[in-house]
Amino acid sequence: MSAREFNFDGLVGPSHNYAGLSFGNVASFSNVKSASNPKLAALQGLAKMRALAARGFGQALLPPQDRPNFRLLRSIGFTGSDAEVLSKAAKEAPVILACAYSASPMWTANAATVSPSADSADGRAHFTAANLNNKLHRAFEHEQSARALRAIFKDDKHFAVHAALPGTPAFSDEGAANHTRLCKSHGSAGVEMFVYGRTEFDASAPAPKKYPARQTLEASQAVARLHGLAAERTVYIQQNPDVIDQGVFHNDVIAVGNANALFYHEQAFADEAGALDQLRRALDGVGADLNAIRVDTTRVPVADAVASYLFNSQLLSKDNGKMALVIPHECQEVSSVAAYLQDLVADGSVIDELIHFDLRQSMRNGGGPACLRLRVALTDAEAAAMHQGVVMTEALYHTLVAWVEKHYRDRLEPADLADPQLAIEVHNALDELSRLLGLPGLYA
Ligand code: SUG
Repeated sequence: MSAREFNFDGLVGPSHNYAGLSFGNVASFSNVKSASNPKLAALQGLAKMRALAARGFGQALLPPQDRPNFRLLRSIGFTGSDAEVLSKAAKEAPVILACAYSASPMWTANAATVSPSADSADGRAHFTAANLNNKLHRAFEHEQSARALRAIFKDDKHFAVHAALPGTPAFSDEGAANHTRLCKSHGSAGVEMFVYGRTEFDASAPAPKKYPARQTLEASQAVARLHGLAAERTVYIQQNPDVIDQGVFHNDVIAVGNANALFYHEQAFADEAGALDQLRRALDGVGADLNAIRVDTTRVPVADAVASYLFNSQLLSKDNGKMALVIPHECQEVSSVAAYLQDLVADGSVIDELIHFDLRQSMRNGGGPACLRLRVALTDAEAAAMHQGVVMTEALYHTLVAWVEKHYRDRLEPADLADPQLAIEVHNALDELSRLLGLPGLYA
């Protein structure tokens, strides 16, 4: 069946800020408490969506989430009016207030894991919202992510949206950031590759020592079960614990795949040869040959991959049978990576084009092009059945730019989170957005 991949980018919310909340994510930690520019962040994200849509790639968006999370603040004992809750939280627990205000749902690669209908036992596209339970500021996202996904993929003849796995360490799940689908074509059965950082119930399995592993094998297996994936087309691969300890907090910071191509760093996996062997065997079953594009440490050290986000790129299939690599500007600024990319496109590989974007506002929190998008491969019938108000068009782009210009601040400092006016501004902005996207009740 013919199918097409849509990238659902996260629309950056009006409270985008730098709070240093993600231990193990080097950029988040390094930029803690600096001033952010939510307006610029949203415009940078929209520019990427617009450019890729204009090129003919399937492009849609997921809306930002309601902030601050008053439910979280009230559940831990802050009482009174909204303004009182904010002022007490700012005084007694500023870091928790920052968690309640985080715009982290913008990184939609962590919103859910998605299996297209070609892979599932019941022939529906399956989504499981990610519990993100490793970080307080992200652990509540799944409620609104599931709600948004259900509003967009409402028709249960075509779609199944599962609630997040139990929010406990054994089932730590970070969604599509640790999941890659390899295939011959988007519409035919593919191989789903789950990359995990640790195993809850095997104390002898290697695990990182310094930074947390944010995905467990048990979580990946549960998602595969929920989606009804075939065992012979499902592969579990352990991430190299040493690279997690060097700041690779998700697999999509060190590897990206598309169709039959896997672009990865030689240190990405705990057992590189074993991983490739498993993938080759599974892909053989769907009539595809793995195109493994390996980047050696001698060309690009892990630290440079993390600094540039070379692998947090989008690998997009083009009509000419080749692929474009969507990269952040930082890739041009790290010399080993810039030199590597020049050779990559010149040497006749399947990647024949680089598309650059300025995503600095997101990058400063450790979110590159791939973090900002959730891939959903849809058949024509499924694409027609989803809610159309979130599909990026030139008209929607202009509507959203005007909306951002009207509602967003261009500077947000940590102290501003205590300002009760900010909560009102965010509320008004989102209220209007739900109407613009044709999703009434999204924030109810
Ligand atoms: O979960 N940063 C996000 C970045 C997510 C990137 N996603 C993927 N690799 N797919 C995180 O670490 C920082 C928020 C702050 O510090 O204010 C943050 O949540």
